[in-house]
Amino acid sequence: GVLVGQFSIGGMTCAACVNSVEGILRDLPGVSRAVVALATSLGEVEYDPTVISKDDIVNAIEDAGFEASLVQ
Ligand code: 9UX
Repeated sequence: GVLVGQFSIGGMTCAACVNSVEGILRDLPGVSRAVVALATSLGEVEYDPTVISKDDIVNAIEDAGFEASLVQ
């Protein structure tokens, strides 16, 4: 089944950053839903843990030039 991970995302300063991070997340194999909020710097990602890990998701955000850490 799918899990939901919450990630703290640093370095987003405008709405286009949010769209960019959401696009990156939604393009990842195993990710079925991604919602990112600028005001809270939080991203909620629904993913299949048999396809992608939380660390993979953190790394994908960081590869795009943002900071990311796992909240839960
Ligand atoms: Mo906005 Mo974000 O002009 O990487 S797109 S700051």
